[in-house]
Amino acid sequence: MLAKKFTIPKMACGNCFNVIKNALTKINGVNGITCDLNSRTVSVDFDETLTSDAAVSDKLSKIGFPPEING
Ligand SMILES: [Cu+2]
Repeated sequence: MLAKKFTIPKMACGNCFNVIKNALTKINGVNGITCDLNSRTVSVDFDETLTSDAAVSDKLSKIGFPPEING
């Protein structure tokens, strides 16, 4: 299991996070998503044998919240 943090500059409130969470939970292999609105970061736990940070990034971009990966 991997945990990656994504900085999402456009994530401004809880509604943004709900949209993000709903989209990411549909990715097979994503197990947990937490957010820190103050730093505009989302931490995603996923099984790296089923998905990848690239797939998460792609999904975020598609729903209008392009991320910056910071490790
Ligand atoms: Cu919002």
